[in-house]
Amino acid sequence: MSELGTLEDLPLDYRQGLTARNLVPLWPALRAALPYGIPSRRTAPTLWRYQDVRPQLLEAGRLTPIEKAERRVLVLANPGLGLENMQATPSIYIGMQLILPGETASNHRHSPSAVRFVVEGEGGFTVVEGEKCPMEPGDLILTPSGLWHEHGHAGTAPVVWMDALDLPLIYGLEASYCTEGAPQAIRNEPDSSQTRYRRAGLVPWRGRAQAQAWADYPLVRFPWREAKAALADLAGVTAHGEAVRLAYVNPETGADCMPILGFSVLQLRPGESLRLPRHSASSVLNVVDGAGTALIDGVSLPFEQADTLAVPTHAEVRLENASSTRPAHLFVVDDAPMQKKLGFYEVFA
Ligand code: GTQ
Repeated sequence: MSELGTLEDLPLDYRQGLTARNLVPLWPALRAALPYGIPSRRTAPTLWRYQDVRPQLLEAGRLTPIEKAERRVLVLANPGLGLENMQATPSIYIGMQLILPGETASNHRHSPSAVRFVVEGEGGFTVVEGEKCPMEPGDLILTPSGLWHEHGHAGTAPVVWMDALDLPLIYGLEASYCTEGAPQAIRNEPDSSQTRYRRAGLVPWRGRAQAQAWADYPLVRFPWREAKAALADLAGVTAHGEAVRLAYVNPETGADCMPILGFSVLQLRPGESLRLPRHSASSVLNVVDGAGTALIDGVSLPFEQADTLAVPTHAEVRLENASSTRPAHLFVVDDAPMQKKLGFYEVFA
């Protein structure tokens, strides 16, 4: 490998001539753009403690009425990427949203796709294309690109959830925009997770006749009650050293449930220490329950319930359950679906 020429190797008048013509020489920047072996990453392994986030969010609830916020959200910004860029990782936006009893977050739709993962509180709901989805702690609710969604709260205590959006990507592509709408008419209760898609392997017969055509997003609510029970049963048949982990998929096709971001949930069994497969995707972890330590590229981050962690692309990750008697559960967001579609997703040994 030979040393590449630098900018300073070039005569000043030549460089000025290039600049005046909107031209840039590649070779001084080539190694930064295409480093050998592993991408250069600015994303810092980062922990946001819910203990720190929650009081700030409740203070926002006192300071800013919902009408002045549209969405009352504190964004979890990765310091390595610049706080103003609102990126937890290069592709993943994470916000913590607070809704107080009686409030509504008005109906809209936008080009970025979003999901909600409920952290705290009872009585919240999101209406997605007329389908009213209750929000209980640990529930995953999808609001894919272009679908109408609004939030409400019929309970008595604050409700908090984590928003995960592919906003950094869509914004970076100069393709991010939003449309306001009138409140939706609710067309069915209960939601499809309680009616049409009750069990893995069983889907409505009418959906088969039209296969793909009938809906891109047949299921938009994945209740925690079901995920937790499925993980408990999976744990019983999973060898130690193997991950107890479930992916959230489209029940009609088995594909990732959203096009860009992927979602999964894992259980750390009591006393378990688990190395995640190193892969090319970046990710964000949210602690559903339990406590432990995450070792991310050599950075040790102790986590508790409702904490959030950012994992850079290509990172080494080890997760350790601090309890020898209780399991811990972590919800995972990553950009593997996008990387797979673009043809560069890799899993390393
Ligand atoms: O709840 O629709 O965190 O539109 C950012 C943008 C939440 C939402 C966010 C949004 C929403």
